[in-house]
Amino acid sequence: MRPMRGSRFIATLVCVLAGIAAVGGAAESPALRTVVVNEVELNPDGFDRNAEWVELLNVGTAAIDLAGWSVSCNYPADRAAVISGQSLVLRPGERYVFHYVGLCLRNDANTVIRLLDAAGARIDETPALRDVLDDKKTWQRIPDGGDPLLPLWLFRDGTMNAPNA
Ligand SMILES: [Ca+2]
Ligand SMILES: [Ca+2]
Repeated sequence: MRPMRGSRFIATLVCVLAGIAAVGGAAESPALRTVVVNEVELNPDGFDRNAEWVELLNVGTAAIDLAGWSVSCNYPADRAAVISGQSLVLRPGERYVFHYVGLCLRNDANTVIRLLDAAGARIDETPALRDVLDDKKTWQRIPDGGDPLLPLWLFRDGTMNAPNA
């Protein structure tokens, strides 16, 4: 391969970086951010059955009705759990903790939690998460609600239904 000249190299680099930004920003575009998966407890202290949960947060500027929305449930196979069959309005800044029924989340795999609207469109998605510690630590967006330009998830002491810190 012939070495690239300076300007061509820069043009290629710009294209590559733009592509990375587009891929990385697909679920994080500030204009699209409405409700996010803000915190995930894959492996709660003690038995996991009926004790796994996800915290959702409305980071947008409008109230959102979660009726018919669903979140990933990958144990024993990939499927989705409906959050609410009835109207469940989340106002801007409000959070809602969804408790899974039964066992729904794998602890030792790369578990991705997707939030889907009533039409099945992807609203948000976490990175691949893993939690083999049987304790009260959870995966959380830091800062609370996440920074759309610098998505950061940390494994910290759980803050269910309260701001991540
Ligand atoms: Ca556990
Ligand atoms: Ca929290």
